[in-house]
Amino acid sequence: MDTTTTAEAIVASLVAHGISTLYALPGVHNDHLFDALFRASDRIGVIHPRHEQGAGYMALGAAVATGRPSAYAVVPGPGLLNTGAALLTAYAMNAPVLALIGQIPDADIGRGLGHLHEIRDQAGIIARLVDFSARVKAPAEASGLVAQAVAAMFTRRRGPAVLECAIDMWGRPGAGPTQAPLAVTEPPIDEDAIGAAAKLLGAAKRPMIICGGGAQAASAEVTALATMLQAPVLGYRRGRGVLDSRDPLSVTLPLGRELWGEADVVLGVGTRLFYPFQQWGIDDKLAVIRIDSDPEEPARVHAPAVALVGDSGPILRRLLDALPAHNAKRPSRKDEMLERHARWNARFEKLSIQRAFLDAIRAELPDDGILVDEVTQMGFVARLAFPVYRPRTFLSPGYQDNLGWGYATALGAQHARPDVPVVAISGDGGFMFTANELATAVRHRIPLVAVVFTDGAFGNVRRIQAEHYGNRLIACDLANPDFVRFAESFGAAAERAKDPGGLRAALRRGFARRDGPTLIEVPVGPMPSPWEFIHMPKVRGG
Ligand SMILES: Cc1ncc(C[n+]2csc(CCOP(=O)(O)OP(=O)(O)O)c2C)c(N)n1
Ligand SMILES: [Mg+2]
Repeated sequence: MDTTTTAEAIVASLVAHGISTLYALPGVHNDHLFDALFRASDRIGVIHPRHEQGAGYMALGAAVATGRPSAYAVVPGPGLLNTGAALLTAYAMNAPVLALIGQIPDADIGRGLGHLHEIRDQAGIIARLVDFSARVKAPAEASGLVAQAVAAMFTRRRGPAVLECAIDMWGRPGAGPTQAPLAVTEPPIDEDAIGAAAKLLGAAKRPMIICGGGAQAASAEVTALATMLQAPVLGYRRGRGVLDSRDPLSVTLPLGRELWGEADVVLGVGTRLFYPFQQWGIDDKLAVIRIDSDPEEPARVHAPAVALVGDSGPILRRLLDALPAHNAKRPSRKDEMLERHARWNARFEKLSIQRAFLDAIRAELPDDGILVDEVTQMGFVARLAFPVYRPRTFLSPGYQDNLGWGYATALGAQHARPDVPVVAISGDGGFMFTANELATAVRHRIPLVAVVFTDGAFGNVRRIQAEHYGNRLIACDLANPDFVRFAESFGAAAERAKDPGGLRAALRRGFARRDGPTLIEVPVGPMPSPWEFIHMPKVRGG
């Protein structure tokens, strides 16, 4: 008789998929799971946060910092909903996060009896949030469902997956052997499309490359292609770091818009091209080539000249093989690009308050250190102007732009990448969304450094009310704790930095401390608006 329980099978399957940590918060609905984790503690660790959103965000941070699958587990109903914003953000970021969600007793699902943590149509709610979800209906299905869920996370449009398991299913025996990971099959590369793309790019007078999150695993290929074409590369937010910011061909958002207006052929790699299509305009003088893992994405807004569907790395390698036969000789654009960078840098002088602090961070953060962005004055400018040197070292919350994601997500990134320093930048508004997880950082000795810029306000909202609503300020002032004493009361190291020089020194101390967290409070005043560099008028299509 097979005594392997559903819980044991799921834990063994996580391990088989290389998942060595479960970010999880317990309750009666997953007691069996936690017991199985206890017995497998030589193979898989548990990090327990202080609120379920912390579990979701930590799994998200681990996934985006590594590109590998990560997982979290919570109770149903309120536990699931408490992770809702993290799951939504994981979807928007195409992040491979597996959520294990509890359920009421199997036989009573859908009967509306009002069991502990019951929520109407939990499966229906989940199905709206992710592309792959399923419930474990028998122990023998458990291991296979984990394999299917993880494969789905890396198939077509990447993203999170959810498995539900009823309170009385976890402990049932008869789960059988562990299912090996499924091979993820990529669609065959369309050779005609490769040829068409190589011809278009090879003949282009003003080619340009735009990268999104789907290019993070193809940094070497994008770099080679950019050099071969002398094509500038725009990465904004999720595409930052694909091409090293120190390469003159690496361009910021406003310079990217300028170049979009001049381009004759644009290659979009793993990006929705949201800003170009929605704000900068498109016309038929520009040929757009798309590389995307989601077959529905390339034609969603504008019919592409060529669409290549699949993983960007292998497709770009084929393109690099095919291009030399068609590629026109182009002079180096280095001098031109340096001159254009200098012009935009001069305009960015307006943002010198934010930039001085960001320069201090860049000076102390090693090349492979990770910066986790937030929805703050400092974050907006970091997206525009913080130099990023390596892929997966600038984490930004995608189109959810979900205030408060930062601290807990950065904890997950730091936990999954203990080999590099991670710094989270937050405002006083966003930091307090997950400030409770300072306890998790202390309990699990996670050496994250958090920089909290305190202006006593939801500063971004405040400035909009001041500038556009006749200074009628409402719901934007904040009563803050003393952040240094607050962090110290958890047992974290903490200090206050008054200026960029002080921040540098504090960061040096924080990055050197590898056995626990650091908080650095930086009091600031109102900041200049970055929005003229982000929401810019049309440059094409009349
Ligand atoms: C989940 C969520 N709620 C609300 C907002 C709207 N919002 C954007 S910025 C902001 C204020 C941020 O304040 P703070 O974190 O202190 O940063 P600051 O602007 O002061 O630098 C708010 C409320 C959001 N982006 N996401
Ligand atoms: Mg603030």
